[in-house]
This record gives sequence, C-alpha cells and structure tokens, in this order.
Amino acid sequence: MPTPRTVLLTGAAGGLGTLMRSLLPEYGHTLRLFDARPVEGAPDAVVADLSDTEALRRAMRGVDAVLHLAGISVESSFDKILKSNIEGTYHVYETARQEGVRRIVFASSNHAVGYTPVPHDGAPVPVDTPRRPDTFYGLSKSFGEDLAQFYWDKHGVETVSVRIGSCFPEPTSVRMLSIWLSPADGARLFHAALGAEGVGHTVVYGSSANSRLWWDLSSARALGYAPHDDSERYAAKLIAEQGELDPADPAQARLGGHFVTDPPLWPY
Ligand code: NAI
Ligand code: 15L
Repeated sequence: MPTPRTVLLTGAAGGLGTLMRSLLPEYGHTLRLFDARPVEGAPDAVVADLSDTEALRRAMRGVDAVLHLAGISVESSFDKILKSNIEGTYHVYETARQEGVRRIVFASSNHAVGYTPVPHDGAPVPVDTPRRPDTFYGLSKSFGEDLAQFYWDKHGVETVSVRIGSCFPEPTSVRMLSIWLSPADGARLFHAALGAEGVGHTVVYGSSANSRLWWDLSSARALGYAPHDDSERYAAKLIAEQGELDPADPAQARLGGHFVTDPPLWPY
C-alpha cells in the first residue's frame, strides 16, 4: 500500500468533499481542507476562493498531493464556470508547480464526454474516446484534463483525472445505475490515484463495478483500484419507478443524460 500522505482537499464543504472527509482518513491520509464556504465541524479549514492565490499557497505548502474537488459542479453561466472551474483549476496547478507539489487528483466528470452515445452494443466506452463536452461545465472539465496533461508534459506535475460518474450515497435514477460511484468506492479510487507510482497524466472513469457499466475501468484498475460495489441492488426499484432508459429520448441516449439538453433539464 502507498505511504499515507498529507493531502489538500479542495471543495471540502461540498457533497463529495464531505463524504471524503469521513472516508479518506481510514486510508491513513491526513487532510488539509479548503473551500470558499466554511467547512462544518472543521474550524481549521482554509475558507477562501480559489482566486486567492496567497491562501492557496499557504494551504498547499508542505502537502504531498492535492485532491482537487472545488468548483461549480453543475451547468452554470460561462462567466461563473470560467472563474471557478477554469481559472480556479489553473491557480491550483500553478500553485502546485511553484510549491513543488507533484501529484494532483482532479475531479473531472463524465460530462467531458457527455455527448458520447450510450453504448447499447455492450462495448464499454474507452478512456481515449474523443472528448465531447455537453455543457460549459463539461468544457471546463475537458480544459482541466488538458491543463493536467500540459503540467505533466511541461512541469512534471502528475495527475490522475477522474471522470466521475455520479458519486452519491445511492443512485437516484436509472441512468445512474450505469455510472454510480459508491462513496466507499470513491474513497478506494481516490486513495489509489493519490498513491500509485508513475501515473504521468492518467485519465480514468470513476464508477463502481456496476452490472450496467457504460465505460472501461481498466485504467482505474491499473492504479490498484478494486471496486466493491454494484448499483444493481437498486435497479428493480428505480426501473419500476422510472422505466428503462429510452434510446429515442435525446436526454437519455448520451452519457451526459439531461446535461445534453439545452437548457439542461433537472432533476437528472
Ligand atoms: P459540490 O457543489 O457539492 O461541492 C463543490 C464545492 O466546491 C463547494 O463546497 C463549493 O463551495 C466549492 N467551490 C466552488 N467554487 C469554488 C471556488 N471558486 N473556490 C473555492 N471553493 C469553491 O460538488 P460535489 O458533488 O461535491 O463535486 C465535487 C467535485 O467533483 C466537483 O468538481 C464536481 O464537478 C466533481 N464531480 C462530482 C460528481 C458527483 O457525482 N458528485 C460527478 C462528477 C464530477
Ligand atoms: C456531475 O458532473 C455533477 O457534478 C454531479 O452533480 C452529477 O450531476 C453527475 O455529474 C451526473 O452526471 O450524474
């Protein structure tokens, strides 16, 4: 197992950040917390925007790695996405370079490839499928993956970009049966991504071992990730409530689900 690491967790007040705050310490990681909002129960957390590069620098000093979750997590205006997700992620990388932090785990998203058709032929979507963002949000994740490649090629900062499916305590839609990442598997995957040797820039999909999986998990497994969970135990109930996915419905025919519609339909 990789050595326990001191990790800066950005987005610590968010849904995924809150789950990882409780799960990652079990793997021996010591977390330093950063978010624009106060982090409940964590008075030592750095409360600052990603644009506050001095605060980011202080938070990053001496850490082994960054788990970068902070950002707008759904579709929004281009201006807001630009500030938090595009410029914010640039500040994380540039500060990491300056502070000598060599490993970033970047919360990318399935929405970087959201226009990719759902694979009805059973062939899982490969990790090198052409990126097809479905929103400004998805575009920002596509940018983040390119930024990660650039900082590896030019500056030797390593990244695992995790195209997370849906990481919530339970899947809440039929679509999510195919892309669900259980919180426990999320912690397993982030732990593997934080500690694996020689990743350069590696892109992985982030999901559990779902029976209805849409994509190829081999690059994640190559990091040492071994998922334990399968969404299938939720399938009967969700399909009874919502019906099977309809391939003729544009909002159900692509990986990104309702994010592909304009404007995106909620809930997804
Ligand atoms: P969330 O919206 O619950 O949390 C995001 C956190 O980032 C918030 O606490 C917010 O205050 C913080 N934040 C936003 N902009 C910031 C800024 N400029 N400076 C400092 N902090 C800022 O989102 P969630 O669900 O926790 O997702 C975390 C990350 O994972 C996001 O980057 C999201 O895009 C990504 N992701 C999440 C998925 C999921 O299923 N939860 C799926 C795919 C990607
Ligand atoms: C994401 O990228 C979002 O951050 C999350 O809130 C979910 O919408 C997820 O994708 C999804 O596609 O279900």
